[in-house]
Amino acid sequence: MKLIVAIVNEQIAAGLSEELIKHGIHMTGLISSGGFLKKGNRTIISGVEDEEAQLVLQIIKEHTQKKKLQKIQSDQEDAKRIVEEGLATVFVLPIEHALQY
Ligand code: 2BA
Repeated sequence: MKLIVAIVNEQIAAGLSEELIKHGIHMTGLISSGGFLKKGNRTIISGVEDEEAQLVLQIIKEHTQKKKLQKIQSDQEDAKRIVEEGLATVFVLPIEHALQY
């Protein structure tokens, strides 16, 4: 199994949880903030089987690119700012044990 930790720009994050859930991905969303800019972002954690990990990464990547494009088309300044703030930083970790009590 893999643990995917995705730190997503708040302006990009809207709709991403729904997209993951639609594909049957179990996830938890946390409200977080970046250490450098101190701005709000969203951290999504998802424990998935190895073969699902690529799907999760693909959904995050496609969602991020789609939202970035929408921002570019609607508001140039906004798009520039969110690119500077960062769009999505994703870590993929191996899970040793997954337990539920
Ligand atoms: P922040 O720490 O608020 O960083 C926001 C953006 O500011 C970063 O975008 C980067 O472009 C810039 N930045 C960060 N630290 C900097 C520094 N010491 N000097 C100059 N510029 C700096 P991203 O790198 O895309 O990161 C976006 C957000 O993702 C971060 O927000 C943080 O919440 C998270 N993040 C990024 N890398 C991380 C890591 N290695 N571990 C944990 N969280 C991370």
